[in-house]
Amino acid sequence: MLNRTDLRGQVPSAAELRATLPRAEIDVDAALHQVRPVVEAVRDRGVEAVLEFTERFDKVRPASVRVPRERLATALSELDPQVRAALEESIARARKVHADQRREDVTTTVVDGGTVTERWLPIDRVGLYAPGGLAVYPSSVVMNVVPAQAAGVETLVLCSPPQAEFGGLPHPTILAAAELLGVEEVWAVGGAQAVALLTYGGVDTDGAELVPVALVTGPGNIYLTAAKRMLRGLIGIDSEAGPTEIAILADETADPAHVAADLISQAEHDTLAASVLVTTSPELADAVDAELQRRVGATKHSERVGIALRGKQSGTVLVSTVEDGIRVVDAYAAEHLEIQTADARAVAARVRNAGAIFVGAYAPVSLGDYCAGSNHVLPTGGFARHSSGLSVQSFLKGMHIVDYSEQALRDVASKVVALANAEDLPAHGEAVTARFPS
Ligand code: HSO
Ligand code: ZN
Repeated sequence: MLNRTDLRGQVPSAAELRATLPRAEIDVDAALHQVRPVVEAVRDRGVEAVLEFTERFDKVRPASVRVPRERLATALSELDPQVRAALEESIARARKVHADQRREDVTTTVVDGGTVTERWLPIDRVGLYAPGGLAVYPSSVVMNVVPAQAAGVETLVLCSPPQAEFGGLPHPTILAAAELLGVEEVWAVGGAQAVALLTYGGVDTDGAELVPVALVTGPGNIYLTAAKRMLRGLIGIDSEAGPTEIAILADETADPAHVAADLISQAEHDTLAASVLVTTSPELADAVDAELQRRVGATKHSERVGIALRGKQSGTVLVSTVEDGIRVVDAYAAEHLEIQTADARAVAARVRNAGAIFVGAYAPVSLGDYCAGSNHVLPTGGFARHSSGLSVQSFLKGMHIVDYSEQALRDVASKVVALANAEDLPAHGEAVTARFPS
């Protein structure tokens, strides 16, 4: 069922591997020309333009874009109690993990009388995006809000597209999750319009104001990603999110039923989602294929899953050894990597590139999607080679504080002058010597 690549007996270089391995081609730049007029209209005409695009793209025109506070409380009171309990568990576990990520300020005494402190400050206003679309993700509200709150961000503005079937409000579970988390400011706006409104601000039909934010995080479709790419600089963004990916490194000890179920779980997100099995065992690969045949037809979103699994971004890669498998998954740099091998912990310890690693038989990716305590906003498209998932750190910025005494500056003055002269910037040196006339 999955396309097969046979790398047994040959170990290509990381660069060659990256060219060979299955991966979706997402051309964000191609979406830029569609997104640009939307962003410019919202910049120039604010909420009026937002409402026009909302009508066109979301097929609904809300009375106001800002969601009234009482709607959040109502959504929570109407939430299925089991879903509420599950969200509370998810929030509690994520808060526990993210509370431990908080960085301490560090002061280094460089010389007697000369210190440099690195001080970490929360970004003051942050916009968080929760997609609508094929699925509704209250869990992503949790994953964005929890680290921002743990970082001490003062104001969180949540945007999520309005839904025609809910009278122009975002999906009620999104509103309920916001209420559970204590997020008060929610705006019913999606896609590129949302990023533009968060960047430039705007005044709602009833006079409520969206004050521009400094950072926008959260996953979305290609138009949202294109808008983030376009506005980056005016705002900070998290890593650009592409379709979700699962890679599984497995040997003959893995259970094919588990492997197949996990591959299907992430294929359920999107026809472009990637499910990649890297294995030393052709027998396991065959057994997983057989399991997939059986399970795909039976799963609720079988059409979407089937397209994703057959797509060029998904497949099985056969390798000779687990060692080679590690090289393959390192080159691929998956958003999610499961290790289902003998001594999975030791294998996981040697992997260098992955958004998150799920170790052994009892850590499926869906645990991390909802209830592990880890964050599920993770780098896709190979970005795990250079980027991290969302964490408290994503919502902090570091500031250096330089504090030198007269003597400490005097002691290093000649060095500053020498470097300034070497760069032909003598006024830099004079700024130091001016303090020490002889
Ligand atoms: N696997 C997705 C997150 C998610 N799954 C949300 C279910 N809901 C990207 O990490
Ligand atoms: Zn998922």
